[in-house]
Amino acid sequence: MRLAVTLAAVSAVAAGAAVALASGAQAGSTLGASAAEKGRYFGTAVAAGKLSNSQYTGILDREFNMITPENEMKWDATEPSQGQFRYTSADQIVAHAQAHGQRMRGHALLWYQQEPGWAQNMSGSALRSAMMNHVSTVAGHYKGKIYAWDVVNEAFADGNSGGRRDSNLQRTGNDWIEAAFRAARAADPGAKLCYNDYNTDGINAKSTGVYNMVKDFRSRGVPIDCVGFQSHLGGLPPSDYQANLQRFADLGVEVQITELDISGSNQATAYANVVKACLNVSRCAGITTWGIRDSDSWRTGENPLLFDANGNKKAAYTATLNALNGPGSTVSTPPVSSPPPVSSSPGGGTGNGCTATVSLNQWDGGFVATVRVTAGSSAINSWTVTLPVPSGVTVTGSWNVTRSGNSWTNVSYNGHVEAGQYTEFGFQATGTASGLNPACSAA
Ligand code: G2I
Repeated sequence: MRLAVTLAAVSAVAAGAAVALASGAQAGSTLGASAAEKGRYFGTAVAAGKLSNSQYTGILDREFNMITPENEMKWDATEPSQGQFRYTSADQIVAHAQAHGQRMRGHALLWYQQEPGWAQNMSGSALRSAMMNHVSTVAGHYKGKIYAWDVVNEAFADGNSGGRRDSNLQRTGNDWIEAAFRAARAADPGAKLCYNDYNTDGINAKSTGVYNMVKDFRSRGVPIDCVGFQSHLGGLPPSDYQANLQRFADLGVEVQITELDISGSNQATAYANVVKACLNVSRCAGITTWGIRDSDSWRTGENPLLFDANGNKKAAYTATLNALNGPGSTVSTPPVSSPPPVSSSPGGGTGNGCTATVSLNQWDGGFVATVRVTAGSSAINSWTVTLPVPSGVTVTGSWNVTRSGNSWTNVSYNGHVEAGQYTEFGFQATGTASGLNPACSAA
C-alpha cells in the first residue's frame, strides 16, 4: 500500500516538473520565492505615492511578498486631528498588497516621532487615553489584514542606560507599552504584535533593555509575539548579530529584520551575512528592506538598498539572493506560543505525496488557521489542500494560497517543496473553527 502511494507520488512529481519547466517558473529566482522556499518572507517598505510608477511596482511585485508602509500608517498620517481617522494612503497600499498576494506589516501604532501636532501638545491621562484610542481604532480598522504590527516603535534610549527613552508617551507611565500591546491584541487578535527598534542589532545595553522587557512581558502574559530589528547598518552586521536574534527567539517570540539598509563598500557581504543569520535562526520569520531602489531610500546619497536608481539589480541583490538560496534552516518558523487567547487543535490528512495539518488561533468570534503542507519522500511541485469550511464560518482573508471553494492551491512561489520539508499558508475567518479536516494532494 505504502509502496503504491510512493510510486504514484513519484510519477505525479515527474509530470509536475515538466509543467514547471514549460511555464518557465524558476524556483529561487526572486527574493520572495527564495525566502518562501526557506519558510520566510522577503519584504520592503512602500510609499503610496510611488504605486503609480511602473518601474517601482514592477520590481515590487516581482521580488517582494511582504509590504510595510513607509509612512502611511504612522500616527500623524492616520489621525491628523484627534478622533478623525484618515486611511486613504494606507488603504491604497493594503489594496495593492491584496491584489498581488503580498502580506502586510503594519508600522507603527505608537512612536514618539511623527506624532500629530495635537498629540505632541498632550500629556498625562488625556494623552494615555488618546494613545489607546489610536491603537484600538487603527488596529481595528485593519483587523484581519495585517501579518504583524509594530505596536510600539523605538521606546528605548540609546547609550548605556538600557532604559526607556524620555517622551510624552513614556511620561504617561512605564506601563504604556504593555497597555498598547493589550489594546492591539483586543482590536486584532490575528495579528502578531511586535516591538521594533534600532541599534538593537547586536548584544548591547539597549538590546538587553528590550530583551528584559520582552522576557518580563512573556512571564506576565502581556501579548507580545515578535521583535523587530531595524538593522540600519553602516557595514557588516555586528559579530554577535545572530546570537542576539537567537537570544530573543529563545524567549519564544518571532524575530524579524524590519528596516534593513546597509551603506559602505562591503555592502554585498553585509547583506549576505544578515540573510545567513536569519536563516540560521528558525524563529526568524523574514527580512524587510527599507525601500526598493537607492533613490527610494531615506538615507540620501548612501545607496544602501538592493536596486540602483534605474531599478537594476546591484551586487548586493545577487549576494542576498545567493544567500537565500544557500544553506540554512529550511523549516518554517515554529508556531510562536502566545499568551491567551490561543489554542491549537491539530488535525491532519495524508494524501498523494503530501500531508496537511492545521493549527488554530481561536478567539471569541473568529480564528486564524495556519495550514502546513509537508512533502512526502519526494519533492513536490504543486499542491492542493481540500479543506471544507464549516458552516457559520466566513473566510475574511488568506495568504500564500489561492482558494476556490474547498480547494486551497499553492501560489507561484510556494508550490515547490523539497522532500520532507514544508511550507505554510493561512487564513483568517469569523465564526468557530471545529472539524477542520484537511486532505492534501500533490503533483
Ligand atoms: O528614519 C528611518 C526609519 C527609522 N525607523 C522607523 C521608520 O519609520 C523610519 O522611517 C522614516 C521614513 O523612511 C522617512 O520617509 O521615517 C521618517 C520619519 O517619519 C520618514 O521621513 C518623513 C519626513 O520626516 C517627512 O518630512 C516626510 O513628509 O517622510 C515624510 C514623507 O516623505
